[in-house]
Amino acid sequence: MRTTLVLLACCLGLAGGSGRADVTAPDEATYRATVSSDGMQHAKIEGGSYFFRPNRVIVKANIPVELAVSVGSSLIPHTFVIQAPEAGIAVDESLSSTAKSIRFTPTAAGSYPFYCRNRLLFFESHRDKGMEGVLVVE
Ligand SMILES: [Cu+2]
Repeated sequence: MRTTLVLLACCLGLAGGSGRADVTAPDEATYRATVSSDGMQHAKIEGGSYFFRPNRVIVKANIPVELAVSVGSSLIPHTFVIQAPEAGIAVDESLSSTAKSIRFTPTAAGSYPFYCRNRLLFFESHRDKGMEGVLVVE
């Protein structure tokens, strides 16, 4: 009887664990910027090997944006790139543990990827390893 109870508890535990939907789902963290008293939309993005968090930043068109982007201290250099000339955004900055202030004013709605363009010789790019996100302009 005691053994049966232990087995039952064990099975219930496993069922609970495998039922978690977030195990395989993509890791998405969204931040919606609001316009602050200085008239700008501020968002803070932190990066590392190999991610950006949040990886989905939502802003409004035609209002200046200031991103404060940093990476954790690491020997691996990282960058922050947004190439969206159609929306008036051209960013290509190297990052450090001190937050870098990146300013632009998006002029067109859309979804624009941001990513680290670094790559270690023959290996996958940091972007392929997950160091990317999306700037959503509404
Ligand atoms: Cu990188």
